[in-house]
Amino acid sequence: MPIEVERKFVPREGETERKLAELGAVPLGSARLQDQYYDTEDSRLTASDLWLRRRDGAWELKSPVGSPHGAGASTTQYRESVSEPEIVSLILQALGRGATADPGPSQLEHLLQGEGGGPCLAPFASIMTHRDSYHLPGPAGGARVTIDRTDFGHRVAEIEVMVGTEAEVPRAQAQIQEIAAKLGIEETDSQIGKLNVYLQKFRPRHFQRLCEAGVL
Ligand code: V4E
Repeated sequence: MPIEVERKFVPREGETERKLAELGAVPLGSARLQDQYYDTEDSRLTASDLWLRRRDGAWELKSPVGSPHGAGASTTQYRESVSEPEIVSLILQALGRGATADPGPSQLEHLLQGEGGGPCLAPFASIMTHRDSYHLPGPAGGARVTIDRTDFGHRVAEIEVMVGTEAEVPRAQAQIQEIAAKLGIEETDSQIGKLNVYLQKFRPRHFQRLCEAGVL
């Protein structure tokens, strides 16, 4: 399971792209992403800092790495699972349920429907994003920078480095801070994520629950 280390910041119209070009970033093109986030009715996954989504039809789960971190940290790190059996086993663990003998692909559909006596998982947020992506060459495969604009008007950019193990996280954090300095990003340019803003705007009770749980 790869670990995504990232720092979010406020993009400056035109200027961020100009600085990226100066640093030798390679444009990777634009894409439209459709994300649907899922949870139990009482928010048990997100309250455990687990983020289950269907992105353009494919399931993904982000789970925290290392000690818990809140929105105040300048970089965050999450494991990204795309294998359905792995996703099922992490969800069962978070729901305090025993592992199934064979957590195959159809098991995720069963979980969503609450089969086997567990709670149902239903969508609580739907976000459409326009994304411009860049590759910044550098050590250990370089970094990816994305500039996002959502269908509800939130703009956020990210510097992201993927690593294979927890031991590599500090190196990735240092690499991100170096890139941020070269892009002229200050601490005050930190930005909150799309889902944080979505919850604040459209699901205030869910947002408050996560603030109280120390997740956001
Ligand atoms: C809310 C949240 C997560 C779900 C959304 O992840 P995010 O990286 O914002 O989405 P996106 O579309 O950029 O994903 P990508 O395309 O890079 O895979 S994952 C973790 N959280 C909680 C969280 C937090 N605790 N602190 C901060 C600064 N952001 C998010």
